[in-house]
Amino acid sequence: MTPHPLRQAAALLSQARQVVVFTGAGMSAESGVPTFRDALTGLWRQFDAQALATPEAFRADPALVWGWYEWRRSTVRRVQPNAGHRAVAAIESRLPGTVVVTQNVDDLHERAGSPAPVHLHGSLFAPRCSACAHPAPVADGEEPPDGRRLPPPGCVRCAAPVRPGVVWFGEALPPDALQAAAEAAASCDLLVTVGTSGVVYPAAEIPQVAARLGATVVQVNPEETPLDRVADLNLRGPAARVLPALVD
Ligand code: BV8
Ligand code: ZN
Repeated sequence: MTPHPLRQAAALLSQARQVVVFTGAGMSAESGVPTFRDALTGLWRQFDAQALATPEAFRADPALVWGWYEWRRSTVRRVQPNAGHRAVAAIESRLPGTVVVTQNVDDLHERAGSPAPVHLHGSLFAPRCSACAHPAPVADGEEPPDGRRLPPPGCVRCAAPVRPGVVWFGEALPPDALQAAAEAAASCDLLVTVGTSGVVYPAAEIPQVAARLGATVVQVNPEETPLDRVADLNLRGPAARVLPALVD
C-alpha cells in the first residue's frame, strides 16, 4: 500500500542531502497577510494589482502606489509568522545548507528564524530613492491610511520621491538573488514549493529548473497550480498545517 503522501514527503525530507524551500504569498496567508491579488481594498479595489505594481503606476500617481505599499507594510508589521514559517526555519536548522527562496516581500520568514531568505522580489522594508537609489528609512509609528493616497517622502540626498524596495512588473529581479536561487535549485535534491500560483516569471522557473536537473519536487498548496506538472508529490493543504507535519 502506498504510504500517505505526508509520510512520503517527511521521509523525502529526512533523507534529503540539500533542500530548497520556495515560497509564495500563500505561505503568509494564514498569518493574515492578504495574498497579492486580495491585497486590494478601499481605494485600491478598483485597480488590478498587476497594474499597480509597476513603475508606470508609481510615475503616474506616486501617492496612490506609495499609500498601497505603506498600508501593506503596516499590515505585515501587525501580524505574526505562522506555524508554516516556523516549520521552514526548523528544516533549515536541521539541515544546514537549506536555502529558502521567497517571492514574498514581507519579513515573516526572518521573524520566524530563517537567517537569510533569498528575496526574489525585494522587500517592503527596504525603501529607496526612485532616482539615486539611496536607501530611505522605514517610517515607524503612525498607521498609514487604509485605502487612501499617501505622498512618498523625498530622498534626503536628491529630494526625488522614495519608492518601495520591491521588484515591479517589467523590472529585472536583483541579479544576485536570482543567481543564488538558480544555483540552489540546480544543486538541491529536494525542492519544496509552498503557496505559489507559479505564474510569475522568472521566479516560477526555479521549481522547474530543480525538476529538470533531477530534484524531487513536493508542492504544498490547497489548490491545483501550473506547478502540479513538475511536482512529484502534491500535498493539498494549507502551509501552516502541512509543513509542521513534515518536521514533527
Ligand atoms: C521581468 C513584488 C523583465 C511587488 C511581484 C506576459 C505579459 C506581461 C509580462 C509578462 C508576461 N510573461 C511574463 C511576464 C513578465 C512578468 C510576469 O511574470 N507576469 C505574469 C503575471 C504573466 N514578470 C515580470 O515582470 C518580472 N520582471 O520579467 O522583467 C526584464 C528583464 C530584464 C530587464 C528588465 C526587465 C517581475 C515580476 C515580479 C513582480 N513583483 N512582487 C509586490 O508584491 O507588490 S510578484 C507578486 O506576484 C508577488 O510578490 C508574488 O510573487 C506574485 C504572486 O504570486 P504568488 O506568490 O504565487 O501569489 P498568488 O497570490 O498568485 O498565489 C497564492 C497561492 O497560494 C495560490 O496558489 C493559493 O492557492 C495558495 N494559497 C492560498 N492560501 C494558502 C496557499 N498555499 C498554502 N497555504 C495557504 N494557506
Ligand atoms: Zn535620491
